[in-house]
Amino acid sequence: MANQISGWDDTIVALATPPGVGAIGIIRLSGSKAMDIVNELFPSKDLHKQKTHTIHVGFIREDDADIDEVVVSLYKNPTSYTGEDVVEISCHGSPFVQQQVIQACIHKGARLAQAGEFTQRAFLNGKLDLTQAEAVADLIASNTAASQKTALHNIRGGFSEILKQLRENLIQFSALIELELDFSQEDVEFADRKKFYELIETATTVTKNLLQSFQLGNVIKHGVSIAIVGKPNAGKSTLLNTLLNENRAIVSEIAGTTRDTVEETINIDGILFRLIDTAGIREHSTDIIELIGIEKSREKIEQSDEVVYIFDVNTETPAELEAAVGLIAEKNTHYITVGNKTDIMGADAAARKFAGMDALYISAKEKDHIDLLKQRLVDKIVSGNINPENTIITNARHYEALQQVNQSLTDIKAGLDNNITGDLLALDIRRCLHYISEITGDITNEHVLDYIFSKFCIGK
Ligand SMILES: Nc1nc2c(ncn2[C@@H]2O[C@H](COP(=O)(O)OP(=O)(O)OP(=O)(O)O)[C@@H](O)[C@H]2O)c(=O)[nH]1
Ligand SMILES: [Mg+2]
Repeated sequence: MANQISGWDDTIVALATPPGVGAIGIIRLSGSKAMDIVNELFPSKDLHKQKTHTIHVGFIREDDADIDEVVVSLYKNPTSYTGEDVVEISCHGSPFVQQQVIQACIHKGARLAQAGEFTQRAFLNGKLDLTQAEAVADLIASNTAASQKTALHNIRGGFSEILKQLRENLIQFSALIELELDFSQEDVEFADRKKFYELIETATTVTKNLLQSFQLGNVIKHGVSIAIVGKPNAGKSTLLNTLLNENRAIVSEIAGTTRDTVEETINIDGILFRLIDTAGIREHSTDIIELIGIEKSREKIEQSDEVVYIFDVNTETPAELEAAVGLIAEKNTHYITVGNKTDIMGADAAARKFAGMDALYISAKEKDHIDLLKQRLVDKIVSGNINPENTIITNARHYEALQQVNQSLTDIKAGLDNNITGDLLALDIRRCLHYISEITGDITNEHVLDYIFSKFCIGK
């Protein structure tokens, strides 16, 4: 199946490892001439006589001069990443040596690969569908355990499998409906409407679950923003420092210390949290700079995924707390209330003072109950564990197409309810299939492909 796409008889080459000095650097070639090109540069053995999936030690030599001692790995088509002949040259990790090896390959007829071109060929040769190819990019970009798990699940075809099942069911039914249309005079029904209705219900449930998972998918891919807000001196900056385990924000006993917002990320249980320390919320301030800071913190309350309202249990009154929580709830329904400085009055006394309020009591300075707060944050975001067996949508392109799938399923259901004719039903089914195929890349246009693969790195 390799090399069937026109204009694809060229062989591409690129450095597959990051540029710079390292222990080794891997240069990858893919295309019909990959074996020929490397063979010409590798006098030690005739690579054409070697089996696929074997490795060979020897020198890369051009114009009677040795460039490097390398290990050559052979992957003959079709059992390679791209589906074409692939050769990987592991050479020593000097950028100078690597460039010489790449140049030598170009002299023998290879062309420098563009970003994502290896994966694009894998997709066009049917080695991966589009969701799997996109998951490859996600895995490379993953920076937490959760994003790694979801990407791996999708590379293995977790999402594709669900879509394939949906597609097959719809195709089967659409075939029956179209058959009915051929016999329209005879008023027969090949397609069992009740069974079809069940099928559409199942498809709707599957689609809705996928759509719902996108919120979590976003969190996994981009992290969660948490605004830490509260009155001046409540301990916002201290909490940020304690969570980060370093002195990032300035802490002082002077109210109004933090003027601008400070942002830092931490990884809790495989999820990336972007903590935002804000200026204290004070209703009456005369200092204009502080006023602007406060305005910013109001903005942050609205924009962040989660708000931590922190208050000093010793100085805040229950009435003040209630008023502050009310203010925040107006702007963002996702918030946690945290009573700070329990080292002074004691956690039990604080709980009694604010009885009936749903708050967590900590001491940011003494690092008391910080783990509880972290746990609460993770639980609120994930609500249950991230299960690598579940398919989680992390890609906006998939989300948009799934919304269309969902809409067409709703239309099909409405059509069945209203007993619409087979030809109209067939039209809705085809529309639904179209959007599913758009996700997997069975139907796609060049611009979408170029866009997706341009976000890859060179050599992948
Ligand atoms: N005893 C005690 N003091 C604390 C605790 N957390 C913070 N403080 C003290 O409270 C004062 C204010 O802390 P900050 O972290 O600067 O408070 P902030 O909310 O960032 O204040 P602004 O930036 O001015 O709005 C400092 O003197 C801290 O050492 C705590 O858990 N216990
Ligand atoms: Mg501060």
